[in-house]
Amino acid sequence: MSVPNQPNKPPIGVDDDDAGIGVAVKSRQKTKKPAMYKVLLLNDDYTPMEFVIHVLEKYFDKQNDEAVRIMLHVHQKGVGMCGVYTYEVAETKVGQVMDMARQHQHPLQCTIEKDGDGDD
Ligand code: TYC
Repeated sequence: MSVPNQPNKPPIGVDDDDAGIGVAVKSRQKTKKPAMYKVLLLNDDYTPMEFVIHVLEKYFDKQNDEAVRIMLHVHQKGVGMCGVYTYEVAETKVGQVMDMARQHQHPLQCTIEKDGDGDD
C-alpha cells in the first residue's frame, strides 16, 4: 500500500532544500595520514632511574637531558610519553623496552595509546 504524500512536502525521496545535493567538493586530502600512537612509560618503585634514562636514549633517540626530564616526569607523575609513532613502530618499541627490562629483571612497564588528533 502506498503512503500518500503530505501536502506542501516534496514526494518521498525528493529533497527540496539544497542540503547534501549539488557538486561534490573534495575537501579531504587524498593521502590519509596514518593513525598515530603514543608510547607511554609507567612508573614503578624498583626500576633504577639510570636504566630508564638508558632506555629512553637507546630506543627513543633522546639526548641525555631530555631522557632525564622524561624519567623524572614519569617518576613524579606516574606516567609519561616517550614519543608518537605509527602503530607498527610503537609496538616494536614497546617490545624492545619490555624485552630489555625483562632481561635485567626490572618491572618497567611500557604501553601504547592511540593519539587522538580529532582526525578519525
Ligand atoms: N621510580 C623509580 C625509582 O625511584 C624510577 C622510575 C622512573 C621507574 C620511571 C620507572 O618509568 C619509570 N627508582
